Amino acid sequence: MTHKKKKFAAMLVSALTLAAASVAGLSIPDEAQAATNCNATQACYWDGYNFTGTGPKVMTKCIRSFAYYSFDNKASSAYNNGVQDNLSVYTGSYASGTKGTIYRGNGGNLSGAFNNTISSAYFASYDKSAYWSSSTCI
Ligand SMILES: [Ca+2]
Repeated sequence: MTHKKKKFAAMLVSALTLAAASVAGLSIPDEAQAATNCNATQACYWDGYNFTGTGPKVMTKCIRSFAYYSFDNKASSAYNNGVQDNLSVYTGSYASGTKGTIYRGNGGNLSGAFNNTISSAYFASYDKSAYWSSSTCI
C-alpha cells in the first residue's frame, strides 16, 4: 500500500466512525423528547405505549388514587424524571396490590402485571405509610 492509500484508508475509518456516532446520536432526540414532555422533578404517565395517547398525567409527589385523575387502570407507559427518587407504582390505590419500581431517569412501556393496572404511585420519599392516606398526595 502506498503512503497515499494508507492516508485515504485512515480517513475512511475516520468517516465511518463519525457516521456511526451520528447514527448513535439519533436515539438521543427520542429520549430527550420523552424528557421534554415530562419535566424534571415529575413522574409522568400516558395511556398509550411509547409516551403516546392521553397524557402526560403529571405527578410531583404521589398519587393516592389514579381515579382522582380519571386515569385508573389506564397507564401503559411511564417516565420517572424525578430528581433523586425511584418511583413506586402499585396496582391498587393507596399503595396496595402489586408494587413495581421505575428507577430515576428511566421509563418506558408498562408490561405484564402493570399495563393498564396502575392505581397509585409514590416517589420513594413519599412511599411510606405516613403518606398513604395523606392529603400531601393527590
Ligand atoms: Ca393503557
